[in-house]
Amino acid sequence: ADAGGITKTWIKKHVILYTGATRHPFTVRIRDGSIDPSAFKRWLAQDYVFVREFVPFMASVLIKASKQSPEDMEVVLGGLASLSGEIDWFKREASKRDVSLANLTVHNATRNYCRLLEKLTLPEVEYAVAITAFWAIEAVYQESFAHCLEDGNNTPPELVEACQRWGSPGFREYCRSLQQIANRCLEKAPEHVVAAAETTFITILEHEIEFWNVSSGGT
Ligand code: HMH
Repeated sequence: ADAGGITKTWIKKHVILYTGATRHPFTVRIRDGSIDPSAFKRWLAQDYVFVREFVPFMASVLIKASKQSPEDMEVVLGGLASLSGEIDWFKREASKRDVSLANLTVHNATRNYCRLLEKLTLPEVEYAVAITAFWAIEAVYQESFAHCLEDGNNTPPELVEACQRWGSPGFREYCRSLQQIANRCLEKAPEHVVAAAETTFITILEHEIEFWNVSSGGT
């Protein structure tokens, strides 16, 4: 099989969509220093909503992983454990930047993405599909924010910490582990499950793009 596995072939096959999600104007503007502070604040509030919905999704993947392999379970548990600190971070950042998390407007793209997560949380969703979704969600952030820290960046100093949450080498390793788990599951999965996972991968990318659009755009 391909060294990068099935997921790598999907990235190549859907490269326009993948690049749309991982090199979105919102994160490209963080990298080049032209980001509007209000856009960042908008992202912060909407991502707080997303991350809260991400917790039950991750928990559902944890249950599925625990039935498959102890090693998988530990990788997912690591992700779940770090979400507690992540929620605290969002609260701290929000208060630092005078963003209210109490009465915020949930945008349509955020609501739609949360609904997708809810659907993917159901027990009948195959582990291979759920872990592929999980990997894709984390990988988009990893690639997007790592780019903001790569050579030649002009990322505003006050945003570097945010970029490091998802752009750090540790987060990259975690995403690689998720990708390897997804590849292994997909290799063993029946054709219809692989097809469902590919569709889910595409759907995640579309939702990530819509989500970034809210942060960069008006309203
Ligand atoms: C929308 N996608 C979105 N938010 C996040 N925090 C991540 C991915 C990564 O955890």
